[in-house]
Amino acid sequence: MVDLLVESTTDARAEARGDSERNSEASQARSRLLDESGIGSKQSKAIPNRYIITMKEKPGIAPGAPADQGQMDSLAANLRFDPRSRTDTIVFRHALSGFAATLSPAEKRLIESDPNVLAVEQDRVVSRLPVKRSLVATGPSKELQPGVQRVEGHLSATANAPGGVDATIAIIDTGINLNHPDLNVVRQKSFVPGVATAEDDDGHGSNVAAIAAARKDGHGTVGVAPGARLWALKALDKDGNGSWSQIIAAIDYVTQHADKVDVVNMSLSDTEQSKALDRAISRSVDAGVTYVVAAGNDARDAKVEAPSNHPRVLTVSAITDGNGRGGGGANPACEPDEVDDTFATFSNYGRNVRLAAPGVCIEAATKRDGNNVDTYEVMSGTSMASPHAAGGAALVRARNKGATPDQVMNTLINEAKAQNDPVYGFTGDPDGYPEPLLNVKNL
Ligand SMILES: [Ca+2]
Ligand SMILES: [Ca+2]
Ligand SMILES: [Ca+2]
Repeated sequence: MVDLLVESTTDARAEARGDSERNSEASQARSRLLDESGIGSKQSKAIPNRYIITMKEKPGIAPGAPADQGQMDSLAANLRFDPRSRTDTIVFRHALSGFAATLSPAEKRLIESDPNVLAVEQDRVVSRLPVKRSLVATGPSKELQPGVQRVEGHLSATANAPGGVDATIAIIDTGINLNHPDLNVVRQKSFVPGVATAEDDDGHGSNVAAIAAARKDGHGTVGVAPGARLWALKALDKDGNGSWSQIIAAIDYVTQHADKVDVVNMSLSDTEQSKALDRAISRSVDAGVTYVVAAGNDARDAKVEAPSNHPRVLTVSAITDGNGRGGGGANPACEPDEVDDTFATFSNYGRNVRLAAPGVCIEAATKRDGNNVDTYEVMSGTSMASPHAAGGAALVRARNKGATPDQVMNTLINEAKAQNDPVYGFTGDPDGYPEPLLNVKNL
Protein backbone atom coordinates (compact mmCIF):
# COMPACT_ATOMS: atom_id res chain seq x y z
CA MET A 1 0.00 0.00 0.00
CA VAL A 2 1.31 3.36 -0.96
CA ASP A 3 0.49 6.29 1.27
CA LEU A 4 0.36 8.57 -1.71
CA LEU A 5 -2.78 6.91 -2.94
CA VAL A 6 -4.73 7.69 0.20
CA GLU A 7 -3.66 11.23 0.77
CA SER A 8 -6.03 13.99 -0.06
CA THR A 9 -5.27 16.35 -2.86
CA THR A 10 -6.71 19.66 -3.92
CA ASP A 11 -6.72 21.53 -7.14
CA ALA A 12 -4.67 24.67 -6.69
CA ARG A 13 -7.01 26.64 -8.91
CA ALA A 14 -10.09 25.47 -7.01
CA GLU A 15 -8.39 26.50 -3.77
CA ALA A 16 -7.45 29.87 -5.19
CA ARG A 17 -11.05 30.63 -6.10
CA GLY A 18 -11.83 30.22 -2.45
CA ASP A 19 -15.64 30.44 -2.47
CA SER A 20 -17.71 27.92 -0.62
CA GLU A 21 -18.89 26.13 -3.73
CA ARG A 22 -15.33 25.56 -4.85
CA ASN A 23 -14.30 24.47 -1.38
CA SER A 24 -17.13 22.03 -1.42
CA GLU A 25 -15.84 20.70 -4.74
CA ALA A 26 -12.39 20.31 -3.28
CA SER A 27 -13.88 18.52 -0.33
CA GLN A 28 -15.80 16.21 -2.65
CA ALA A 29 -12.54 15.49 -4.44
CA ARG A 30 -10.97 14.61 -1.12
CA SER A 31 -13.76 12.24 -0.20
CA ARG A 32 -13.53 10.53 -3.56
CA LEU A 33 -9.85 9.95 -2.93
CA LEU A 34 -10.59 8.59 0.49
CA ASP A 35 -13.21 6.35 -1.07
CA GLU A 36 -10.50 4.89 -3.22
CA SER A 37 -8.06 4.59 -0.37
CA GLY A 38 -8.15 0.82 -0.13
CA ILE A 39 -7.87 -0.03 -3.78
CA GLY A 40 -4.10 -0.04 -4.04
CA SER A 41 -3.77 -2.90 -1.60
CA LYS A 42 -7.07 -4.61 -2.28
CA GLN A 43 -6.82 -8.36 -2.39
CA SER A 44 -8.06 -10.06 -5.49
CA LYS A 45 -11.65 -11.24 -5.12
CA ALA A 46 -12.99 -14.46 -6.56
CA ILE A 47 -16.46 -14.26 -8.12
CA PRO A 48 -18.44 -17.11 -6.53
CA ASN A 49 -19.29 -19.99 -8.91
CA ARG A 50 -18.07 -18.02 -11.89
CA TYR A 51 -15.44 -19.69 -14.09
CA ILE A 52 -13.46 -19.08 -17.25
CA ILE A 53 -13.24 -22.22 -19.38
CA THR A 54 -10.49 -22.54 -21.98
CA MET A 55 -10.97 -25.19 -24.65
CA LYS A 56 -8.15 -27.06 -26.33
CA GLU A 57 -7.45 -25.72 -29.76
CA LYS A 58 -6.60 -27.62 -32.84
CA PRO A 59 -3.13 -26.64 -34.00
CA GLY A 60 -2.88 -24.18 -36.84
CA ILE A 61 -5.86 -21.95 -36.10
CA ALA A 62 -4.96 -18.55 -37.51
CA PRO A 63 -4.73 -15.67 -35.04
CA GLY A 64 -8.04 -13.89 -34.87
CA ALA A 65 -9.86 -16.75 -36.58
CA PRO A 66 -13.05 -17.95 -34.91
CA ALA A 67 -12.70 -20.69 -32.34
CA ASP A 68 -13.63 -24.19 -33.40
CA GLN A 69 -17.41 -24.44 -33.13
CA GLY A 70 -17.14 -28.23 -33.31
CA GLN A 71 -15.67 -28.18 -29.82
CA MET A 72 -18.62 -26.21 -28.50
CA ASP A 73 -20.96 -28.68 -30.21
CA SER A 74 -19.21 -31.64 -28.65
CA LEU A 75 -19.31 -30.01 -25.22
CA ALA A 76 -23.00 -29.41 -25.62
CA ALA A 77 -23.58 -32.99 -26.76
CA ASN A 78 -21.32 -34.70 -24.23
CA LEU A 79 -22.32 -32.74 -21.18
CA ARG A 80 -25.74 -31.46 -22.11
CA PHE A 81 -24.22 -28.10 -21.31
CA ASP A 82 -24.33 -25.64 -24.15
CA PRO A 83 -22.57 -22.42 -23.16
CA ARG A 84 -24.22 -20.69 -26.10
CA SER A 85 -27.69 -21.19 -24.66
CA ARG A 86 -27.28 -19.36 -21.36
CA THR A 87 -27.87 -15.67 -20.96
CA ASP A 88 -25.17 -15.04 -18.36
CA THR A 89 -22.51 -16.84 -20.38
CA ILE A 90 -19.84 -15.09 -22.45
CA VAL A 91 -18.49 -17.13 -25.36
CA PHE A 92 -14.98 -16.32 -26.58
CA ARG A 93 -14.31 -17.07 -30.22
CA HIS A 94 -11.39 -15.00 -31.45
CA ALA A 95 -8.73 -14.38 -28.81
CA LEU A 96 -9.58 -17.54 -26.97
CA SER A 97 -11.56 -20.68 -27.58
CA GLY A 98 -13.80 -20.95 -24.56
CA PHE A 99 -16.41 -19.29 -22.42
CA ALA A 100 -17.20 -17.84 -19.00
CA ALA A 101 -20.18 -19.11 -17.06
CA THR A 102 -21.74 -19.48 -13.64
CA LEU A 103 -21.58 -23.20 -12.85
CA SER A 104 -22.93 -25.47 -10.18
CA PRO A 105 -20.30 -27.73 -8.56
CA ALA A 106 -21.66 -30.66 -10.57
CA GLU A 107 -21.45 -28.74 -13.85
CA LYS A 108 -17.93 -27.65 -13.03
CA ARG A 109 -16.86 -31.26 -12.41
CA LEU A 110 -18.45 -32.40 -15.67
CA ILE A 111 -16.75 -29.68 -17.68
CA GLU A 112 -13.38 -30.35 -16.07
CA SER A 113 -13.68 -33.98 -17.12
CA ASP A 114 -14.32 -33.15 -20.78
CA PRO A 115 -11.32 -34.01 -22.97
CA ASN A 116 -11.91 -30.87 -25.07
CA VAL A 117 -11.41 -28.63 -22.04
CA LEU A 118 -7.91 -27.32 -21.36
CA ALA A 119 -8.53 -25.38 -18.16
CA VAL A 120 -11.25 -24.20 -15.79
CA GLU A 121 -10.20 -21.08 -13.89
CA GLN A 122 -11.92 -19.04 -11.22
CA ASP A 123 -13.20 -15.71 -12.58
CA ARG A 124 -12.11 -12.72 -10.50
CA VAL A 125 -12.86 -9.08 -9.93
CA VAL A 126 -10.42 -6.83 -11.75
CA SER A 127 -10.27 -3.07 -11.28
CA ARG A 128 -8.99 -0.04 -13.05
CA LEU A 129 -5.94 1.33 -11.30
CA PRO A 130 -6.70 3.82 -8.53
CA VAL A 131 -5.99 7.43 -9.39
CA LYS A 132 -5.76 10.58 -7.35
CA ARG A 133 -8.21 13.13 -8.68
CA SER A 134 -8.68 16.87 -8.54
CA LEU A 135 -11.89 18.24 -9.97
CA VAL A 136 -11.53 21.10 -12.42
CA ALA A 137 -14.49 23.43 -12.78
CA THR A 138 -13.20 25.33 -15.79
CA GLY A 139 -11.49 24.07 -18.91
CA PRO A 140 -7.72 23.72 -19.15
CA SER A 141 -5.68 26.92 -19.21
CA LYS A 142 -3.82 25.75 -22.31
CA GLU A 143 -4.33 22.97 -24.81
CA LEU A 144 -0.77 21.63 -24.70
CA GLN A 145 -0.42 20.18 -21.22
CA PRO A 146 3.00 19.41 -19.67
CA GLY A 147 2.72 15.63 -20.17
CA VAL A 148 2.32 15.77 -23.94
CA GLN A 149 4.91 18.56 -24.17
CA ARG A 150 7.39 16.46 -22.11
CA VAL A 151 7.24 13.66 -24.72
CA GLU A 152 7.35 16.27 -27.53
CA GLY A 153 3.98 15.34 -28.97
CA HIS A 154 3.63 18.86 -30.38
CA LEU A 155 6.76 18.36 -32.52
CA SER A 156 5.67 15.11 -34.21
CA ALA A 157 4.84 15.58 -37.90
CA THR A 158 2.42 12.62 -37.78
CA ALA A 159 0.63 14.13 -34.77
CA ASN A 160 0.15 17.38 -36.67
CA ALA A 161 -1.36 15.74 -39.76
CA PRO A 162 -4.42 17.67 -40.92
CA GLY A 163 -7.65 15.85 -40.14
CA GLY A 164 -6.22 13.96 -37.18
CA VAL A 165 -4.07 10.89 -36.73
CA ASP A 166 -5.07 7.99 -38.97
CA ALA A 167 -5.07 5.20 -36.40
CA THR A 168 -7.51 3.48 -34.03
CA ILE A 169 -6.99 3.09 -30.28
CA ALA A 170 -9.27 0.80 -28.28
CA ILE A 171 -9.62 1.84 -24.64
CA ILE A 172 -10.57 -1.14 -22.44
CA ASP A 173 -11.68 0.72 -19.34
CA THR A 174 -14.73 2.34 -17.70
CA GLY A 175 -16.00 3.58 -21.08
CA ILE A 176 -15.48 7.02 -22.62
CA ASN A 177 -17.48 10.28 -22.43
CA LEU A 178 -19.03 9.59 -25.83
CA ASN A 179 -19.92 13.20 -26.67
CA HIS A 180 -16.86 14.99 -25.33
CA PRO A 181 -15.77 17.57 -27.95
CA ASP A 182 -12.12 16.51 -27.56
CA LEU A 183 -12.73 12.82 -28.27
CA ASN A 184 -13.26 11.14 -31.63
CA VAL A 185 -15.19 8.10 -30.42
CA VAL A 186 -16.17 6.06 -33.49
CA ARG A 187 -17.30 2.82 -31.85
CA GLN A 188 -18.61 1.87 -28.45
CA LYS A 189 -19.53 -1.41 -26.82
CA SER A 190 -20.30 -2.40 -23.24
CA PHE A 191 -19.17 -5.68 -21.72
CA VAL A 192 -20.64 -4.83 -18.31
CA PRO A 193 -23.77 -6.89 -17.56
CA GLY A 194 -26.89 -4.73 -17.48
CA VAL A 195 -25.13 -1.67 -18.90
CA ALA A 196 -26.22 -0.91 -22.44
CA THR A 197 -23.69 1.67 -23.59
CA ALA A 198 -20.02 2.44 -23.12
CA GLU A 199 -20.78 5.90 -21.74
CA ASP A 200 -18.18 6.51 -19.02
CA ASP A 201 -19.82 6.72 -15.60
CA ASP A 202 -16.53 6.85 -13.69
CA GLY A 203 -14.20 9.28 -15.51
CA HIS A 204 -11.06 7.15 -15.68
CA GLY A 205 -11.58 5.86 -19.23
CA SER A 206 -12.31 9.34 -20.61
CA ASN A 207 -9.12 10.74 -19.07
CA VAL A 208 -7.08 7.85 -20.49
CA ALA A 209 -8.67 8.32 -23.94
CA ALA A 210 -7.95 12.06 -23.97
CA ILE A 211 -4.29 11.63 -23.00
CA ALA A 212 -3.88 9.28 -25.95
CA ALA A 213 -5.97 11.09 -28.52
CA ALA A 214 -7.64 14.40 -27.60
CA ARG A 215 -8.15 16.54 -30.70
CA LYS A 216 -5.90 19.45 -31.59
CA ASP A 217 -8.67 22.01 -32.06
CA GLY A 218 -7.77 24.96 -29.84
CA HIS A 219 -10.09 23.70 -27.11
CA GLY A 220 -9.66 21.47 -24.08
CA THR A 221 -6.41 19.50 -24.20
CA VAL A 222 -4.44 17.79 -26.95
CA GLY A 223 -3.40 14.13 -26.84
CA VAL A 224 -0.26 12.40 -28.10
CA ALA A 225 -2.13 11.18 -31.21
CA PRO A 226 -4.60 14.04 -31.76
CA GLY A 227 -7.96 13.03 -33.19
CA ALA A 228 -7.11 9.34 -33.51
CA ARG A 229 -10.21 7.14 -33.71
CA LEU A 230 -11.27 5.82 -30.31
CA TRP A 231 -13.15 2.65 -29.50
CA ALA A 232 -14.85 2.82 -26.11
CA LEU A 233 -14.85 -0.75 -24.79
CA LYS A 234 -16.50 -0.62 -21.39
CA ALA A 235 -15.41 -3.60 -19.31
CA LEU A 236 -15.41 -1.83 -15.93
CA ASP A 237 -18.41 -0.37 -14.12
CA LYS A 238 -19.08 3.00 -12.47
CA ASP A 239 -16.88 2.00 -9.53
CA GLY A 240 -14.06 0.89 -11.84
CA ASN A 241 -14.63 -2.80 -11.24
CA GLY A 242 -15.17 -5.64 -13.69
CA SER A 243 -14.04 -9.21 -14.13
CA TRP A 244 -11.33 -11.00 -16.04
CA SER A 245 -14.05 -12.55 -18.21
CA GLN A 246 -15.33 -9.07 -19.18
CA ILE A 247 -11.78 -7.96 -20.00
CA ILE A 248 -11.25 -11.12 -22.07
CA ALA A 249 -14.56 -10.43 -23.85
CA ALA A 250 -13.25 -6.97 -24.81
CA ILE A 251 -9.94 -8.48 -25.98
CA ASP A 252 -11.93 -11.07 -27.95
CA TYR A 253 -13.85 -8.24 -29.64
CA VAL A 254 -10.62 -6.39 -30.49
CA THR A 255 -9.16 -9.58 -31.93
CA GLN A 256 -12.27 -10.15 -34.04
CA HIS A 257 -11.64 -6.70 -35.54
CA ALA A 258 -7.84 -6.82 -35.49
CA ASP A 259 -7.72 -5.37 -39.00
CA LYS A 260 -9.33 -2.17 -37.68
CA VAL A 261 -7.58 -1.70 -34.31
CA ASP A 262 -3.98 -0.51 -34.07
CA VAL A 263 -3.48 -0.17 -30.33
CA VAL A 264 -5.19 -1.21 -27.10
CA ASN A 265 -4.69 0.62 -23.80
CA MET A 266 -5.39 -1.17 -20.51
CA SER A 267 -4.87 0.85 -17.33
CA LEU A 268 -6.04 -1.90 -14.99
CA SER A 269 -4.55 -4.70 -12.95
CA ASP A 270 -4.94 -7.57 -10.57
CA THR A 271 -2.52 -9.58 -8.44
CA GLU A 272 -4.01 -12.92 -9.48
CA GLN A 273 -2.90 -14.23 -12.84
CA SER A 274 -5.25 -15.70 -15.40
CA LYS A 275 -3.92 -18.15 -17.97
CA ALA A 276 -6.98 -17.44 -20.11
CA LEU A 277 -6.17 -13.72 -20.06
CA ASP A 278 -2.52 -14.41 -20.92
CA ARG A 279 -3.59 -16.58 -23.84
CA ALA A 280 -6.11 -14.02 -25.08
CA ILE A 281 -3.54 -11.22 -25.04
CA SER A 282 -0.96 -13.36 -26.84
CA ARG A 283 -3.41 -14.32 -29.55
CA SER A 284 -4.55 -10.72 -29.99
CA VAL A 285 -0.91 -9.62 -30.33
CA ASP A 286 -0.42 -12.44 -32.87
CA ALA A 287 -3.32 -10.88 -34.78
CA GLY A 288 -1.32 -7.65 -35.06
CA VAL A 289 -2.63 -5.49 -32.21
CA THR A 290 -0.19 -3.62 -29.94
CA TYR A 291 -1.10 -3.71 -26.23
CA VAL A 292 0.05 -0.89 -23.92
CA VAL A 293 -0.58 -1.32 -20.19
CA ALA A 294 0.03 0.57 -16.96
CA ALA A 295 2.74 -0.76 -14.63
CA GLY A 296 0.53 -0.33 -11.54
CA ASN A 297 0.54 2.04 -8.56
CA ASP A 298 1.83 -0.04 -5.68
CA ALA A 299 5.52 0.99 -5.75
CA ARG A 300 6.54 -2.64 -6.24
CA ASP A 301 7.78 -4.92 -8.98
CA ALA A 302 5.25 -5.02 -11.81
CA LYS A 303 5.93 -8.74 -12.23
CA VAL A 304 3.41 -9.57 -9.48
CA GLU A 305 0.50 -7.95 -11.31
CA ALA A 306 -1.39 -8.78 -14.50
CA PRO A 307 -1.46 -7.74 -17.28
CA SER A 308 1.66 -5.63 -16.57
CA ASN A 309 3.73 -8.81 -16.29
CA HIS A 310 2.69 -10.16 -19.70
CA PRO A 311 5.81 -10.62 -21.85
CA ARG A 312 4.22 -9.33 -25.05
CA VAL A 313 2.71 -6.03 -23.88
CA LEU A 314 4.38 -2.64 -23.50
CA THR A 315 4.34 -1.90 -19.76
CA VAL A 316 4.72 1.76 -18.79
CA SER A 317 5.90 3.36 -15.53
CA ALA A 318 5.14 6.95 -14.46
CA ILE A 319 7.33 10.00 -13.94
CA THR A 320 6.43 13.42 -12.59
CA ASP A 321 6.65 16.53 -14.72
CA GLY A 322 5.37 19.99 -13.92
CA ASN A 323 6.54 22.10 -16.84
CA GLY A 324 6.85 19.99 -19.99
CA ARG A 325 10.67 20.08 -19.91
CA GLY A 326 13.56 18.23 -18.31
CA GLY A 327 15.90 19.79 -15.78
CA GLY A 328 13.67 19.77 -12.69
CA GLY A 329 12.57 22.67 -10.54
CA ALA A 330 8.86 22.71 -11.44
CA ASN A 331 6.94 20.45 -9.08
CA PRO A 332 3.32 20.04 -10.18
CA ALA A 333 0.72 21.78 -8.03
CA CYS A 334 -1.63 18.86 -7.42
CA GLU A 335 0.82 16.45 -5.76
CA PRO A 336 2.97 18.02 -3.04
CA ASP A 337 5.01 14.84 -2.59
CA GLU A 338 6.03 14.38 -6.22
CA VAL A 339 9.17 16.00 -7.62
CA ASP A 340 9.63 17.31 -11.16
CA ASP A 341 11.54 14.98 -13.47
CA THR A 342 11.74 12.06 -11.07
CA PHE A 343 10.20 8.58 -11.02
CA ALA A 344 6.72 8.81 -9.47
CA THR A 345 6.75 7.56 -5.86
CA PHE A 346 3.72 5.29 -6.48
CA SER A 347 4.83 3.74 -9.78
CA ASN A 348 5.55 0.04 -10.11
CA TYR A 349 8.94 -0.85 -11.59
CA GLY A 350 11.00 -3.90 -12.52
CA ARG A 351 12.29 -5.59 -15.65
CA ASN A 352 8.82 -5.90 -17.19
CA VAL A 353 8.65 -2.11 -17.50
CA ARG A 354 9.95 -1.10 -20.93
CA LEU A 355 9.11 2.61 -21.07
CA ALA A 356 8.34 5.57 -18.77
CA ALA A 357 5.92 8.44 -19.43
CA PRO A 358 4.39 11.34 -17.48
CA GLY A 359 1.67 10.26 -15.04
CA VAL A 360 1.32 12.92 -12.34
CA CYS A 361 -1.22 15.78 -12.35
CA ILE A 362 -2.42 15.15 -15.88
CA GLU A 363 -5.39 17.31 -16.90
CA ALA A 364 -7.70 15.83 -19.54
CA ALA A 365 -11.33 14.92 -20.24
CA THR A 366 -13.54 13.12 -17.76
CA LYS A 367 -17.10 11.76 -17.61
CA ARG A 368 -20.03 14.01 -18.43
CA ASP A 369 -21.58 16.07 -15.66
CA GLY A 370 -25.33 16.00 -16.24
CA ASN A 371 -25.88 17.68 -19.60
CA ASN A 372 -22.36 19.10 -19.68
CA VAL A 373 -20.09 16.88 -21.77
CA ASP A 374 -17.15 19.33 -21.94
CA THR A 375 -15.62 18.23 -18.64
CA TYR A 376 -12.04 17.92 -17.34
CA GLU A 377 -10.27 16.39 -14.40
CA VAL A 378 -6.70 16.18 -13.14
CA MET A 379 -5.59 12.62 -12.42
CA SER A 380 -2.37 10.93 -11.26
CA GLY A 381 -1.32 7.31 -11.73
CA THR A 382 0.43 4.93 -14.11
CA SER A 383 -3.05 4.83 -15.70
CA MET A 384 -2.13 8.25 -17.12
CA ALA A 385 1.40 7.24 -18.20
CA SER A 386 0.23 4.27 -20.27
CA PRO A 387 -2.01 6.25 -22.70
CA HIS A 388 0.86 8.65 -23.50
CA ALA A 389 2.66 5.56 -24.87
CA ALA A 390 -0.53 4.22 -26.50
CA GLY A 391 -0.76 7.53 -28.37
CA GLY A 392 2.87 7.06 -29.42
CA ALA A 393 2.06 3.57 -30.70
CA ALA A 394 -0.82 5.05 -32.72
CA LEU A 395 1.61 7.51 -34.33
CA VAL A 396 3.90 4.62 -35.35
CA ARG A 397 1.00 2.75 -36.91
CA ALA A 398 -0.36 5.87 -38.63
CA ARG A 399 2.99 6.17 -40.37
CA ASN A 400 3.43 2.46 -41.02
CA LYS A 401 0.24 0.41 -41.13
CA GLY A 402 2.22 -2.80 -41.55
CA ALA A 403 4.27 -2.42 -38.37
CA THR A 404 3.92 -5.49 -36.13
CA PRO A 405 3.43 -5.10 -32.38
CA ASP A 406 7.11 -5.93 -31.85
CA GLN A 407 8.12 -3.30 -34.38
CA VAL A 408 5.80 -0.72 -32.82
CA MET A 409 7.20 -1.38 -29.34
CA ASN A 410 10.81 -1.39 -30.54
CA THR A 411 10.31 1.88 -32.41
CA LEU A 412 8.90 3.53 -29.29
CA ILE A 413 11.77 2.21 -27.15
CA ASN A 414 14.43 3.20 -29.71
CA GLU A 415 13.04 6.73 -30.03
CA ALA A 416 12.72 7.15 -26.25
CA LYS A 417 15.25 9.20 -24.28
CA ALA A 418 17.70 7.61 -21.84
CA GLN A 419 17.16 8.30 -18.16
CA ASN A 420 20.61 9.92 -17.99
CA ASP A 421 19.97 12.17 -20.99
CA PRO A 422 21.08 15.67 -19.91
CA VAL A 423 18.05 17.36 -21.50
CA TYR A 424 15.23 14.81 -21.35
CA GLY A 425 16.26 12.46 -18.55
CA PHE A 426 14.84 11.79 -15.10
CA THR A 427 16.11 10.36 -11.81
CA GLY A 428 14.84 8.09 -9.06
CA ASP A 429 14.14 4.83 -10.91
CA PRO A 430 14.32 2.37 -8.00
CA ASP A 431 15.55 -0.72 -9.91
CA GLY A 432 18.47 -1.81 -12.09
CA TYR A 433 16.49 -1.57 -15.33
CA PRO A 434 16.61 2.01 -16.60
CA GLU A 435 13.61 2.17 -18.94
CA PRO A 436 13.81 5.25 -21.19
CA LEU A 437 11.27 8.09 -21.35
CA LEU A 438 8.78 8.14 -24.22
CA ASN A 439 9.61 10.69 -26.93
CA VAL A 440 7.49 10.93 -30.07
CA LYS A 441 9.15 13.86 -31.85
CA ASN A 442 10.40 11.71 -34.73
CA LEU A 443 7.31 9.54 -35.03
CA1 LIG B 1 -8.42 19.77 -27.94
CA1 LIG C 1 10.14 19.09 -15.80
CA1 LIG D 1 13.26 0.73 -14.06
